[in-house]
Amino acid sequence: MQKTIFISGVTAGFGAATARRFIAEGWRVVGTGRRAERLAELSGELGPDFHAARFDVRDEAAMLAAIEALPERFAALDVLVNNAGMALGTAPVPQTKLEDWKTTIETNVTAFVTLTHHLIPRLIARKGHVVNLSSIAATWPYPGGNVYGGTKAFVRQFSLGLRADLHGTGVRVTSIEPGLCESEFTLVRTGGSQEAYDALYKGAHAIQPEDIAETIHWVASQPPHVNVNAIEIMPVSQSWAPLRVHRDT
Ligand code: 8X3
Repeated sequence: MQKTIFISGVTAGFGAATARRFIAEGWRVVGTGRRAERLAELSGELGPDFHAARFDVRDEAAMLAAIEALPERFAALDVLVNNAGMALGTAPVPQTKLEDWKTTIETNVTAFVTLTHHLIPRLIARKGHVVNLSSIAATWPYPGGNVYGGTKAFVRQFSLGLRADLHGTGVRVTSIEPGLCESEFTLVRTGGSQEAYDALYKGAHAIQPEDIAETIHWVASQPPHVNVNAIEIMPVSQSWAPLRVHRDT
């Protein structure tokens, strides 16, 4: 039986790579995004098993309308990938912009739980799987991570709590926690600076979106009795810095 996966934030990075991966595996894919042109391009590329649902995840009314409008063959969901998320800037406190913090929380926390809340009955009905994109920043703090890291810790902890609440339903929940990955995420974080993007990735052999798509496919392909709770993934080139001691403060 052909299965259906719902992926938020499908117009770039992990989302686009995951859509391609699952289409190649014969799944039906619902992909959400704000950018009509990118969605149209993906529709052309991925064909009739791809359904584009255009909305901003922060707009609950548009989200609900798009869910209600799902064509019948895309309406029963086996997997939800909560991929839509972002970081704005890497400035440390107190140079951070409060507006950036609020936008990050609205996207990574409020929109994330809103979409999950609206789709969870469909996943329960199919003994489905919720795959949430967290980050290494959930566990490993670094300067400038501040609210972004906090939101990703929320994603991780909410994933575990969701599992506890869904006990006995057969629904699986996984938190995927990537480190340095090369994707448009970084262009958003750097305010569109190609120079900063190039400097970050130069010689770093960062994880690629296809690596994360492979991981998502792997967790979703486990037998129904196996739940992968969390996976933390870094490029080999990335590891932890020493703890710092500031003298005479
Ligand atoms: C972002 C991970 O390592 O680029 O989620 O800060 S890292």
